Amino acid sequence: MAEPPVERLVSGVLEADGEAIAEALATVEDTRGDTLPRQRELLGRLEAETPREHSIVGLTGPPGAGKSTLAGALIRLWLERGAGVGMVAVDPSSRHSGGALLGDRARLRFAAEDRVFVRSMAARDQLGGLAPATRGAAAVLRAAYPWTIVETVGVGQSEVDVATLADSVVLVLQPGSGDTLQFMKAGILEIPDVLVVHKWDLGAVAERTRADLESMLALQSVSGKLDWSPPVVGASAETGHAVAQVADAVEAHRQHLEIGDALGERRARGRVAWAMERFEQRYGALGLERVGGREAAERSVREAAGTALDAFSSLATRAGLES
Ligand SMILES: Nc1nc2c(ncn2[C@@H]2O[C@H](COP(=O)(O)OP(=O)(O)OP(=O)(O)O)[C@@H](O)[C@H]2O)c(=O)[nH]1
Ligand SMILES: [Mg+2]
Repeated sequence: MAEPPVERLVSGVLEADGEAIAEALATVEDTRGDTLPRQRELLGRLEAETPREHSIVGLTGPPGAGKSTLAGALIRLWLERGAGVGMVAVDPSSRHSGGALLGDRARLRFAAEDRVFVRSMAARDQLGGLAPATRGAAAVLRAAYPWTIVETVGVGQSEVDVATLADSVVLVLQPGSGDTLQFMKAGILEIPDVLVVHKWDLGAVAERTRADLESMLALQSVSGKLDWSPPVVGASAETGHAVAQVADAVEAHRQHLEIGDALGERRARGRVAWAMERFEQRYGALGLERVGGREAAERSVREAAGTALDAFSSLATRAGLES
């Protein structure tokens, strides 16, 4: 079947047309080399037309904390508030075919007329992190909807990665699991913009977890956060308790990013991370060596014009690796 012209995909995605979104996702998810020109064209046109206020929210945290359930509740809330929502659920590949996805399908079920599009994909490895196609998929969905949620699992790398993709990061914690201490040790508590002690319906154990978390946050330095102190919300997607507060906190953080050019800086860092990730996935350490090392590569990516894929392409050309 002939591919629809990029022009038509772009207008379809901007109107949040399901078929156009599906086709655009298939285009950006194909990370082999020969489709790069089409991807670059699509992404370039989409980014040029994406309303600046459209935002990506990272929803991350340990397995089973209730991220998908909370995502479902947030999506319903934003739909009620009149905003369409896109979602990318990144699952560790080890569990991709198992019950987790089936469960997600139930948690993330919506009426056909709802303005929502959910995409599931397998992560690179079972430690979490993003899938190679996550950033492209999120960019497509952001063009279509005011909110795009990206769910990643793990304690560690996925939080770090999702922070370079999202405008706001929500860390979802499981009460009484001891994860908080682990996050603290790993320096992960510096990443989230909003913290959720989830399953608030569990009662005392949840309240204890919130108290622990708050005292740890008081201890840690808030450097790099400007004047934003991440709120801690006790919420339960199952009872609906404080889901609106989670959404409000995300919206407040999004507003906060308008101070100075925090938003622009954050997105610029994300663009560099995306181009570098693509380059390293494709050309590895040898590729980096050919462009004079990581720092030189990052500099060149920052200076290159266009989207992350344009920057990737120009870096590859510089390395004499492809055009
Ligand atoms: N008590 C309680 N349980 C919840 C709540 N939200 C979700 N759960 C349960 O927690 C379990 C995990 O929920 P998920 O939403 O799949 O959690 P997740 O973090 O997306 O899990 P993974 O993607 O597998 O890491 C399920 O059994 C849910 O029913 C809540 O608010 N309260
Ligand atoms: Mg999940």
